[in-house]
Amino acid sequence: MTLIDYSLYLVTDRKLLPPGKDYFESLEQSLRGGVTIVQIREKDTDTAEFLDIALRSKDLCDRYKVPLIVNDRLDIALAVQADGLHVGQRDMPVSVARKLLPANTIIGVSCNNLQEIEKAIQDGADYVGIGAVWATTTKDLDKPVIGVRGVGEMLQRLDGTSIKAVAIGGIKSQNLLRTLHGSVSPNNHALDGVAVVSEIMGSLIPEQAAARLSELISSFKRSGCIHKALSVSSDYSVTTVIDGVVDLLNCVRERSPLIHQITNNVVIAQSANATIALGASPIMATTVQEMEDLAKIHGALLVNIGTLVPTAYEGMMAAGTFANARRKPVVFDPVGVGASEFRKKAVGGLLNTWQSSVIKGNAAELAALAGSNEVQSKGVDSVGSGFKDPVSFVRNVARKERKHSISSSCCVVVLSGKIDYISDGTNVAVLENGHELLSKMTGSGCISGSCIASYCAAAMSKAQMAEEDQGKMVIGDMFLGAIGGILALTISAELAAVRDDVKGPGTFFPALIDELSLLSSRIIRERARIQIL
Ligand code: 3NM
Ligand code: MG
Repeated sequence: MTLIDYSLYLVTDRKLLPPGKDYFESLEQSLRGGVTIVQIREKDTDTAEFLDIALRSKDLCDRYKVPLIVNDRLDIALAVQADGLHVGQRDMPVSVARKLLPANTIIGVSCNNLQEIEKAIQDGADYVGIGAVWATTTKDLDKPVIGVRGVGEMLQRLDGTSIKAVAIGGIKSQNLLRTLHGSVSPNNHALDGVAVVSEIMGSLIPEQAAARLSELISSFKRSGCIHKALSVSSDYSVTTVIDGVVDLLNCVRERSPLIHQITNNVVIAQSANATIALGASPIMATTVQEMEDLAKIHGALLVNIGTLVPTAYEGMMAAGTFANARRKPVVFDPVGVGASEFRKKAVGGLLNTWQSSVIKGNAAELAALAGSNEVQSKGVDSVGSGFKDPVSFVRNVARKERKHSISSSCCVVVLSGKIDYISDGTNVAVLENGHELLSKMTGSGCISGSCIASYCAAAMSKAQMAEEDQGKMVIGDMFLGAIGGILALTISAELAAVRDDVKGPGTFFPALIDELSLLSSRIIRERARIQIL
C-alpha cells in the first residue's frame, strides 16, 4: 500500500461554501493549497447525486495524487474505487466493511473515547478520527469535547499499534499549533494529522486557507514545538543543581525580569512584594485586553486560579496563549482545584488551551489534577499525610503533562508540602528546607509560585543568550527554575523564623520579605538540603 499522508485532511461540507462558490472549484483550490487527503462527506444527498459528486471529486484528487475517502457510504466508495471509507460509530462496523471492500482500502473510524479507540484497534481500523478536540458548530456534537489532553490519552492507547490518528473538530489556524503540540501521549505518540472542515470549505480563497494550515504544520515539524520553556533532559547532580540555582539567583538580580502574575485577591500584595524582594519586577495585570502586549515584555507568566471570576478566567486563557506563542515560561498554580467541580472544569480548560512550563500544587491539588483519590482536599488545603510514594507520583504527573512531541522534555511538576518534590518526568528533586511558620500565614504557596516564575524567567533569559551565541534553539531549564524558586522561599523562611524580632506568624511575614531580599549564593550553598533521585 502506498504511504498515506494524513497531515492535512480535508473533510468536505458543501453547506459551508461561501455564497456563489462552486464546490469543485473550492476542492481544486484546496488541493492546490496543499491538502494531503480528502474525505467526501454528504449527509443529505441522494445516491445519484452523491455518486456524481464522488466521481468528479475522485477525478480531481487523482490529478493531484491525493487519496479520496468516502464518508459512511460503502456502496459509493466501491462505485468510485475510492482509496478509503470513513465510518462513524453508528455506521457500518469496520470489520464488516473490511470484508466488503477491496484489499488495501483504507478504513477510518470516528472515536470520542477510550472504549471506541479500543474497539477500533480490535476491529483493525487503519486510522482513527479523534474528535471533537475543540467545540465546533459544523457538526451537531452529541458527545463531549475532548481537548488536547484527552486526545493525548487516546494516542497513548494507540502506542504500539500501526493505527494512524487525526484530530478533528474546531481546528483552525489559530489553534493548530496548540492542537499539534498538546495532543501527545507520555511516550511521544503524536498526531499524524489534523482534519479540517470549515476553515477550508468556508473560505472564499481555499487555496490560501489550506496553504496557511499546511505551512503551520510544516513549521511545527521543523521546530518540534511551539514552546521551549520546559526542562532540559540532562543528568543532574546536587552539585550541578546548586551551581545552577545560584547562577539563576544572580541572573534574577542582574536582569530583574518582569513577572506577569494573575493571582488571587488574597495574596496580590504579598506576591508582588516577595517578587521585588527576590530581585524581579512584578506586574499584577488581569485584563484580557492587555495580555498580548504584556507577553511581549514579560520574562515569565504566573497563573494562579485562586480568584476565578469570569473576567480573570478570560485573562488567564489569553495570557497563557500569548505567552506560549512567545515561548515564555508559564507557571501554573491550580489553587484548590479539588475543592469544586467548577475549578476542575476551569483548570481542564486552561490546560487544554495552553502549555504550562511548571505546574505547582499541594498534594490535594495534584491528586485532583491527576484524577487520584489518594489525597483529599479541604477547601484549598490537603487533608492527611499525603502520597504513599510521592516520588513516583510527581514523576508520573510530569510525564502525563509533558506534551512535547519531539524533544523528550516534560512539564515540570512541583508537589509542595513539608518536603517538596519536583520532577521533570525523569529526575526528582527532594527538598527538605522550610519552616512551619510558612503554613501559619496565608499565601505561602502562592508566593512560591512567584519565586518559581522569577527563577524560570532567569532560566529562559539564560537560554536566550545561549541561543544568540550558538545560533540554535536552546531550551530554558525549568527544572532548575522550579528548584530555585522553592529553595529561595524555604531557606528564607528558615532564616526569618529564627530572627530575634520574630514572635509568631504576624512578625514572620515582614522578616520573610527581608530574608528574600538578603538571600545570597553563600546562603543557598550553606543551607540547601536537597537530594536528586
Ligand atoms: N466530525 P470543523 S467534528 C465532521 O467529532 C466532524 O467526529 C467530528 O468541522 C467529530 O473543522 C466534525 O469546521 C466537524 O470544526 C469539524
Ligand atoms: Mg456517519
